[in-house]
Order: sequence, then structure tokens, then C-alpha cells
Amino acid sequence: MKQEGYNVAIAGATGAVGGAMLDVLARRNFPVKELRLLASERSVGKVLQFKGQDIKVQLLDDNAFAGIDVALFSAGAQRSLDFAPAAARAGAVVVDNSSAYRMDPEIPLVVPEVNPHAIADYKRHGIIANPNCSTIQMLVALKPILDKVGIKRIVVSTYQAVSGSGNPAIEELKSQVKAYAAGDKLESSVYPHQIAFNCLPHIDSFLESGYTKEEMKMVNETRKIFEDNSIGVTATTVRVPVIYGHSESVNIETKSKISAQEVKDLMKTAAGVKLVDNPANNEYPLALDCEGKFDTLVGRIREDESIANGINMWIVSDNILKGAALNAVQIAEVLIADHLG
Ligand code: 25A
Ligand code: L14
Repeated sequence: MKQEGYNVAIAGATGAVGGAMLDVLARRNFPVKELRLLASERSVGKVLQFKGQDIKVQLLDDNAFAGIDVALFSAGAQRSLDFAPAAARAGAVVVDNSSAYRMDPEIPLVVPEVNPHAIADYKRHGIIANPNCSTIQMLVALKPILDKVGIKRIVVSTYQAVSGSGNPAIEELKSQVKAYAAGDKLESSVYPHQIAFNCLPHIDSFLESGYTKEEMKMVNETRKIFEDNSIGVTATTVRVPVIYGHSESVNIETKSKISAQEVKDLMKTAAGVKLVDNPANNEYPLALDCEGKFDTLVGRIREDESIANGINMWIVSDNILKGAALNAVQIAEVLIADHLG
């Protein structure tokens, strides 16, 4: 690790995830020497704060990365395809939040609590992919179970917050709630239907198969990160009128028997997990409780009595933190500790 710190760039700094990256770098005291904030023309000249210091947003282009050690990207898949290779050529290691490179077999896809060893493969292209938010929180909770008894199959349904679609979606939910209370007409532009007081079984676009891209990210990314293509995964992803925090109902079939109590004991010591499972006191993971937290909350752990080796659980995490900004900064932490001089 360099004593003087690292030059860090954030591409998409004005977005919901980019803003959280600034906060997480500060909260975790990441050794930042220079912080360069990049976004589209729309935001050039805008001023953001980092540790009490004003930083002006600059244009994201091929020339923006000279001297940068680590570039955190969260400006959408197209911007990553356009500019991540230039950042890597300029000598930066890119940690990319978009879906652009996740399934590229030559690019590592990393959750630091699950497969930190994969980070070493950044050397091939200078790019590391950050997984989909719903996948990250599920795998943080399932990893200790995988290691102990093996997992055959995962059936997951998600309840996803609007912040995953960025700040404009947060504004859309808030303004629909206000319009409803005022008795005014509700307007939708981010989502194809009203999101206030509704559930939309539709995240990202639909594929020919009838699944959404978000559902297939959970299937494919789980197999890549767990390094096991034999795991069966099936997902239904749903948008709910929550601002921060994705919730997931997860049913797993394990290779050998594990009791609910044993799963609870595993969750007590799992990295990045907090067990919240005391139904007698109405204590279980809640989206409202995960906001701003680094831990993934796990509870409602029960044996699935319909099969021999089954477990049900409820997994909740801040989608903008562990689902995006925090996971990216954790990857950068491993990178500087183990790989960058
Ligand atoms: O393509 P994908 O992978 O599906 O990703 C789509 C979106 O998902 C978010 C991210 O949105 C991305 O745009 N995302 C990415 N990874 C994610 C993850 N892991 C994730 N979401 C959850 N989990 P976002 O809102 O977080 O960030 C958008 C950022 O990208 C910058 N940007 C956009 N186009 C750019 C660009 N930067 C450089 N060049 C470009 N061509 C964007 O900066 C923001 O920082 P900005 O300057 O364009 O926007 C500043 C503000 O403008 C508002 N706004 C956004 N879109 C529009 C808009 N205003 C008018 N018209 C618009 N179309 C917003 O308020 C924004 O904050
Ligand atoms: O692939 O709209 O990381 O909630 C994460 C959140 C894409 C969209 C990703 C959303 C995304 C998404």
C-alpha cells in the first residue's frame, strides 16, 4: 500500500450510486490522495463535497483518467463500454458497477466476502465487475451455507427499492405519493406504471424467454461468483414502493441437511451479515432498518418442511451500499492492500 494514498476517480459521481461512493470512501477512510469526479456534460462544474472539501465535477471522457490509480464506474453500461477501456489503458484499475462486463469470462466478478481471490484476475483487462445488487446481498448470506453443506437449488423472489433506478425514480415515487395525498393525477415516466401503492413484477427489460434481465442476472452471476454452473437458480424480481433497501425471500435446497438453528449460528459469525431473527419480539430484517448500514440483515430462518433439505430466509440490504457503492469500495480496498504497490 502507498503511504501517500491513491488517486481515485468516480465516473457517474452525481448519480445515486456515485454519491454513495463519495460517502463510503469517507466513512471507511479510504486512503485518497486525489479524488476526481466525473459525469456527463449536464453536470460539469457542479460542486460536490468530500470530507469537507469542495470538488468540481469534470467531463467523463477518454482523457479524464491520467494519473488515476482506481476508477469507480457507475454511469450505466454504455458509459462503461465507452470509457472503461480508456481508463484501464491510462493505468487505472476500473471497478465497474454496471452490467457491461459482468459475464465476460475474462473479467472477475467479485463479492469480497465470497470470492476475493478472483480480484487477482484484474490484471488481464484492468477491469473488475461489481455484481448486481440483488445477487450481492443474497450471496453474502448464502456463502457460509454453501461452504458447510452445499447448495443444489435457489428459488428467490425480490422486493426491490426504487433507488436502484437512480435519483429520478426516487423523485417519481415521492411525487406520486404527494399527488395521491393531494388528490391530483399521478404521473409516471421512469416506470411504465404507477409505483406508489403498487408492486411491479418488472425490473430491467424483458427477454424472449419471458424472464427479465434482472432475473437472469441473479441466475448467471450467482453461478459465476460461486464458481458452480450446476447450482439451479430461479428468480422473480419485483419493484416495490420502498426508497432504500432490497428485501428477498430466499428458499434453498441444500446438498445435506442443515437445521434452522445451525443456519442462525452460521449467520451470527458470517462476514458482512447481521442476524435479526427474534419473531417473539417482532424482530426481523426491515428495509427501513438497513438504510445507511453496511451489514446485510438476515432473519425469518425456517426449515422448509416440504422437502428433505430445505431452508427459507429473508435477506435485506441497502441496495445502494452493499448492492453497489460499498461493495465497489471493498473491492478497491482489497486491490490496494494486496495488489497495487
Ligand atoms: O445501463 P445500466 O447498467 O442499466 O445502468 C443504468 C443506470 O443504473 C444506475 C446508474 O444510474 C445508471 O445510469 N446504476 C449503475 N450501476 C448501478 C448499481 N450497481 C446502478 N444502479 C444501482 N446499482 P445513477 O442515477 O446512479 O447514475 C447515473 C450517473 O451516470 C452519469 N451519466 C449519465 N450519462 C452520462 C453520465 N456520465 C457521463 N457521461 C454520460 N453520457 C450521471 O451523471 C449520473 O452521475 P449526469 O451528469 O448525466 O446526471 C446528473 C443528474 O442528472 C439527472 N438526470 C439523469 N438522467 C437524466 C437526468 N436529467 C435529465 N435527463 C436525463 N435523462 C439526475 O438527477 C442525475 O443525478
Ligand atoms: O444491473 O433498476 O446493477 O433497480 C441494478 C438496479 C440495473 C437496474 C444492475 C434497477 C442494475 C437496477
